[in-house]
Amino acid sequence: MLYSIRMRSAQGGAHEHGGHHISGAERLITTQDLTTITEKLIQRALTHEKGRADFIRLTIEEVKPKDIITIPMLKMETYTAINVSDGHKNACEFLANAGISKIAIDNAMSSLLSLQENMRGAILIDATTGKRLDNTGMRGIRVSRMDFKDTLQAKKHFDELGYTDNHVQEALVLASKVLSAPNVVGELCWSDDPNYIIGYVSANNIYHRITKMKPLHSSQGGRVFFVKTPVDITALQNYLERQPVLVDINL
Ligand code: WAQ
Ligand code: MG
Ligand code: MG
Ligand code: MG
Repeated sequence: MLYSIRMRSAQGGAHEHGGHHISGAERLITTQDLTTITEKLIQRALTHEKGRADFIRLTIEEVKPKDIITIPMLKMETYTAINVSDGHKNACEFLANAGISKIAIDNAMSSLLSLQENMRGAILIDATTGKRLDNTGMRGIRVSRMDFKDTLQAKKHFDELGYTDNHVQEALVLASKVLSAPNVVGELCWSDDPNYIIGYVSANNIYHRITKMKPLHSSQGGRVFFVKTPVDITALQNYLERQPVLVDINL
């Protein structure tokens, strides 16, 4: 049996009461791992580089095996950027190569660059018109109920490649799930963690890791998912938030 475990944390009270988002996490794990992972997620919220959370919400729910789907992991390619503007320029090219319009790419970039406050979820943007499609405001759409199919195997795989930081592993799981959604054709992301400047674009089945997407010490970060219309937004949101997905690194 697997459990979905979700954590979100904030400072200055709960998110819905104006607290600032500190960090979140979502895993899909066995009963056996539940207590150790829970402890790790609480520690993450209490010792985060953005500050100590004074609000932590943990949600743990059983997931039925018959509801789970398995998907392949995106292939990773790294682009070594000279500076942030070179990183952004290449990010825009990777997105354009997936058929995403200039206006949609420009709107996505300026949405992330104008954020005054961290969202805890992502913005959905129409890949053609560039209009925002979700109505979740500053909350955004939080993708959850996903993990590696075999956590130990994935950890060993990434350790061998030297990717020991969990940002990359969590991002690959999320990006693989997001791009697996029928109407999603691309994603743009960089972290809101002040010391983490690497970001990515996923498109055309590739996770393009881009080594500089923001200046060091900036806490401006976020995510945009590019959506092909027409789309049933409720069905898409339901897939992203609720469909249990395991990512198989061997597929
Ligand atoms: N669903 C939707 N949006 C999310 C989620 C989620 N589960 N988790 C985070 N976000 C959004 C939210 O707006 C955050 O403020 C923002 O993304 C950044 O989240 O080395 O670690 O977890 O290859 O800080 C990418 C590069 C790291 C990794 C991204 O983002 C690499 C990262 P963070
Ligand atoms: Mg994260
Ligand atoms: Mg897709
Ligand atoms: Mg973060």
